[in-house]
Amino acid sequence: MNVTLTAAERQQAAATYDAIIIGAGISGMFMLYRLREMGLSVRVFEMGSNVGGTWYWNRYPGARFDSESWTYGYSFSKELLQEWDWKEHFSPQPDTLEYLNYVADKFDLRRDMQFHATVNAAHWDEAANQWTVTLDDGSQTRARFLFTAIGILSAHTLPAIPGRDSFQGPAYHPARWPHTPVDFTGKRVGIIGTGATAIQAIPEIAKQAKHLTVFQRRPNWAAPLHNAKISPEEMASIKARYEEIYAHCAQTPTWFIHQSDPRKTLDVPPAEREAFWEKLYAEPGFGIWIGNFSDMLIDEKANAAISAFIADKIRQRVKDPALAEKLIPKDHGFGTRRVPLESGYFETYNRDNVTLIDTLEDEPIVCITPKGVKTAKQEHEFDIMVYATGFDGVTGAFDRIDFRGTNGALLRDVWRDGPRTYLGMVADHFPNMLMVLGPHTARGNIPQAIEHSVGFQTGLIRHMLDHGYTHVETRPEKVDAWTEIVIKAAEPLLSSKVPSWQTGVNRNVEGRQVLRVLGYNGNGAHFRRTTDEEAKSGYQSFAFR
Ligand code: NA7
Repeated sequence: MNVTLTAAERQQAAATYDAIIIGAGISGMFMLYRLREMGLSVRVFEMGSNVGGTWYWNRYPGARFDSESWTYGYSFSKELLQEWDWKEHFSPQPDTLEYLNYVADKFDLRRDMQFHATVNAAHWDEAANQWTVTLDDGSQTRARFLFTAIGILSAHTLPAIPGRDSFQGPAYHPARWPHTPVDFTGKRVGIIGTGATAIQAIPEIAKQAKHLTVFQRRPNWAAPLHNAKISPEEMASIKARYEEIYAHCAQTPTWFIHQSDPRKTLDVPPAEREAFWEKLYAEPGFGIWIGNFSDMLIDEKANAAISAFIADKIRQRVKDPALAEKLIPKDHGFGTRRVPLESGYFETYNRDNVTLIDTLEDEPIVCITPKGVKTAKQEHEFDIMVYATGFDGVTGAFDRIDFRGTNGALLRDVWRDGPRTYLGMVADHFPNMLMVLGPHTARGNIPQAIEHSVGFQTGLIRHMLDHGYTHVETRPEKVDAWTEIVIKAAEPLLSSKVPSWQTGVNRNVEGRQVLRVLGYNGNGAHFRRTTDEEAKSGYQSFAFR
């Protein structure tokens, strides 16, 4: 007996595959590659017109990795690692998209992909032991296995501000940016939001625009990216060390090259502490966030100390002291929301053509008008608006699809009080459905997390093929236990108490005001061991038939 469909079965229903993958981003592309390698027939549905996911959609000026490029691509193919030259330490979006297209070409991935294909529903058919996937054009496709590769930041959200659609000029969300560059030359531009996206976009837009007005609700902490070009010699040296680099990442808590310093902040003499922070602040990448003292993200006093250090940096970089104070977060400590890495963000506020509006204290937004933004004090007129207002993180992309499992169970309902999964990969009541980068999985270095997740899940499918199983479910007690582990792991973290997309808060979405635990915040190396042991045990936490 084989889990793949017989030729006769396939003939009976032309649009039936062994597996359907939703999404052709980094997850979907790699899952397709692996499943195809195992001989399965696969169909990928992708909403966009090409591959790339996040890097297909987010084409706004300034969009780039803030993780080291040479740790943030695929590592599964030695050949690919040797063929691809990263041009910058933190790859700009166009280069990253080019890379993903190169991967799609190299492995001939597009022949199993259907673009402009938005999945509206995925329903489990118990009798047929299959999933039926319905696209927005009403067409249906069936498969034994369903893989979600829908990303954690793909459900973008517009600001819930009255009159939003009345603005007469062009208005863009960074995640739906036009495919041809937007020319801001000579334009009056308004941007709402100061998250990671806006912090990348603002310096670039300010360079072009006649005037840029930034509407800030809550400031975010940010630290310098220190991007640089990669010379051919440097790239050759990176290529020679790839094995070592990825072996190192696999052992760190977040699968990045950075790992925290075991010392506790206040145990270190002040001068030494300052020198360490100065060094981290001057270095490229996330070191200042995840390579800092071990208690920085769990101890309030330690966190207050690093926050004071970063606040002083902002004061040094912004000429107007009152403006600097506006840019310093007071409602959360450094690192308790995802830390954007910036290139000249704070200096941008020293420009004559940039104005910051504090919408919490000084000028609350009343509404958007045909001409621009009306605040409690005045109407600001714009030629172009940018809504850098973020995403309904992690579960948002799941909520947008009508996922129905056994007895019609709706995923949205099953997860009403927060997601419940085993390893972030399977949910109770949803047989034969596997989530790449689902809620409650380990994340950190996302492409590394994806490769790990795809590896585990294709191992599970291989186990089914070898044993002739066609049906897999998790055990409910395993879901309870994993959910408990995830919630416990989040408890000590200061970030768990701070509203952000990472804690599932989005004030533009009804019902998303309450903090939830959306990711596994334990140690990545521990997660890797847990999944390896699960595989070695013959996937004993799963029920097969
Ligand atoms: P974020 O980090 O969620 O930022 C969204 C920003 O938009 C944030 O400053 C919000 O302010 C602001 N916002 C959202 N809605 C409104 C309304 N209605 N009025 C005013 N301001 C608003 O999203 P990003 O896209 O920047 O980054 C997402 C992730 O992408 C990032 O962490 C990286 O991992 C990559 P608030 O803080 O809610 O007051």
